[in-house]
Amino acid sequence: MTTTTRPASLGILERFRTLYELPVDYPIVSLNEGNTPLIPAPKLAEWAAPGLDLNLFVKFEGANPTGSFKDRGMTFAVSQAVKDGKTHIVCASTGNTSASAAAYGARAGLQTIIVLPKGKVALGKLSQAIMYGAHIIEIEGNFDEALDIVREFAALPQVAIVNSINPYRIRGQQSGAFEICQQLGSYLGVPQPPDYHFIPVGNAGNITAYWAGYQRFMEAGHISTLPKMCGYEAEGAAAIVQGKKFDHPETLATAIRIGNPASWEAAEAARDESGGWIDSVNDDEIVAGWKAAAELEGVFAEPACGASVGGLKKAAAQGKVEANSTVVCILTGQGLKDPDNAVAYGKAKKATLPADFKTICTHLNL
Ligand code: AN7
Repeated sequence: MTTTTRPASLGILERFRTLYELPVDYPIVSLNEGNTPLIPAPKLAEWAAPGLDLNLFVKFEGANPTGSFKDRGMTFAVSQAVKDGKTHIVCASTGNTSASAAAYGARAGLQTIIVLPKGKVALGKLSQAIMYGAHIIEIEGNFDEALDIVREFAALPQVAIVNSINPYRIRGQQSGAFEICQQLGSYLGVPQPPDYHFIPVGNAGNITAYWAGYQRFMEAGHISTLPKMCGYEAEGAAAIVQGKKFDHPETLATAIRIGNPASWEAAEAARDESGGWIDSVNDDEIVAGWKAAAELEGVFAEPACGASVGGLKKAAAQGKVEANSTVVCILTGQGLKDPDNAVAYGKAKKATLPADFKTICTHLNL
């Protein structure tokens, strides 16, 4: 391990420079992304899979510099754009990719252009893109239509597309799998993958990247088994599950409101090669998983993350998860990304009362 890694404070390209086979003069654009916490979640395990005694961990990707896993891929895609002499980067986004692209674009001194589905991007994500100084184009259309437009920028040689159709994005996101194996090693003695890897699926880049990452880590000799990849789409945007494009995808988890995933086939390969599955969860199941992580473990993620936790609960109830297994749920983004939904769905214990101690105590049954 020591030959392939560097101190944890560096970004993923420095830390995994040997695995990525980077030349010494590679121009790295980094915000010290990665090294996110892998947090034991025993109460969430009991909530999701009562009686199965799972060894559950959540990988909190909200701890990345722009608050989502996208930074792992963006450091690589933007570094490569600089290496290739590009002056502009462009992406379509449900919000997190655009926040990340805008940040790394700013850091690299590139012009960032982002194309968004109007009215369907969570407030925190939009505020980030505004603050980082990106050109923001809102279209009357959904993410899939925005991505179709972005693909046309391939005709302009000065512009790099930084959606996950850019292979450097997927390569960078493999680092999440490297970290999980190392971090499980610190809990369990030797580096190893989980038995089951639960993950939200939108454009299907991340499930593709994690599967490639686990395989890469095994090829490098650091682990000897591979996990089952268990992906969860939102029911209203479940193209892979239902085997058809969704022209009008809908879910409250706007991050995964995607009807025609770009990495569709690669995600199916990850599912099949790993012996896992891709299923869907409805918005109620998403909200339940999202709130449970916050209320039971103190981990505030964004709504889409409820797909991996809610997915685990659904799979366990279906008898698909073996007792005593080690399980990782990826929590792909930070809760503050979507304050509107947090306030709407999390307000059960909120009260407005007179400024009077006794009244407050009565309300609290104290
Ligand atoms: C929090 O930002 O597609 O299956 O444009 O933001 O790799 O697409 C975001 C996706 C899961 C799904 N969780 O990952 C975008 C975008 C969160 C996300 C996903 C996204 P993919």
